[in-house]
Amino acid sequence: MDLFDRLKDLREQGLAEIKEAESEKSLNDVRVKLVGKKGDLTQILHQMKDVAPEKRREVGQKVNELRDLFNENLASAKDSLIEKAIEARLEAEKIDVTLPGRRKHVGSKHPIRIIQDDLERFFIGMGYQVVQGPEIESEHYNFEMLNLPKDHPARDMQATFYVDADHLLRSQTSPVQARTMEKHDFDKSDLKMISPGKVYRRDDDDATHSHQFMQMEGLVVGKNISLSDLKGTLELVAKHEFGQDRETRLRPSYFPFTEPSVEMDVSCFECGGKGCAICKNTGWIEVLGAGIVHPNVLSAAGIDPAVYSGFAFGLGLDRFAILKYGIDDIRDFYSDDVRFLQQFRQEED
Ligand code: FA5
Repeated sequence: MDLFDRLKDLREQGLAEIKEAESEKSLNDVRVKLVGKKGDLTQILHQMKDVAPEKRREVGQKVNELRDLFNENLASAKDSLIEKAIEARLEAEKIDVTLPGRRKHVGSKHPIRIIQDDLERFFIGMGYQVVQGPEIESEHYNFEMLNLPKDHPARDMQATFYVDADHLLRSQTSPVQARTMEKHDFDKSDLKMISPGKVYRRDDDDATHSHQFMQMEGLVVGKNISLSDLKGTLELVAKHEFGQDRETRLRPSYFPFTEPSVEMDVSCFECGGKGCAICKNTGWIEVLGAGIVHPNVLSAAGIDPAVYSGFAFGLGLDRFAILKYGIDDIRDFYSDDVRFLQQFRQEED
């Protein structure tokens, strides 16, 4: 067979092999076999020495033409194999765009958390530190350190849930006062702290009372801290949270750990002070208890009451939220109804 016939055969055979290749890998094998360094076309070139010199040019030309033809066909076969692979993948991973999408539920801040964050920022701005305390508290810190010895009748004001004989779910955030005072180095600085957190009481649930609620404790201890400092601070807090128009009042009260003691009321959001079911016809809603830290409490924490004095307050974050947002039942905060909670979405920062 002369070289021209061989080239003719190779043309047919090569084009058929290219066509038959079913994967990129087998196509590559065909490429190596036809146009590779040791492939069929190179073999033919090696046989040029047997060709009559006047025909060599023509053979060379034919070999080049055939190489170009193979290369073109290899390239287009490769393109169509890639395309087929993509199509097969698209078919296998088909997405039905007519199916309804899965909505992602993004939560929003709880209204009490919004108030807590806001008050934290407010107090941090006035130089307070934010401190945390345990929710399961010892009687020692929840009562004794706060001037409430065992069998003191005022313990009944805050009946709570006992975990064992000496431990209970804290009935107030005030134990964090005692814990922080004990540790503070008064030679370095005055103490200014707030402590937000959950508290528990055996109160009967109603529109303004819950057996679990949030308080934020505040404490300032230094030299020459007086009742007017407390009053000024509480007025700033009330104005910041409820605006200039809402009325506030301080009433004398009793807490074993402060003397004198006060409670602050804010005018009822519902009736504006006339009296209604929410404010139990008083026109006011109590939001916090406060007072000048009792000398016994300072002494118990190792602080000399002759040198240092302080004020403390414990505000109800739930009550703040009720008044701020005009919510008529505290139980809405704990019923996990997303329709209720979503109303506060725009309040987030
Ligand atoms: C106390 O708990 C004192 N520890 C506050 C205090 C701190 C006084 C520091 C002096 C110095 P009282 O029991 O009044 O006080 O509660 C404080 C606030 O918690 C109340 O004004 C009210 O806003 C809120 N609160 C009390 N009981 C409930 C309840 N059951 N549900 C919702 N909020 C309540």
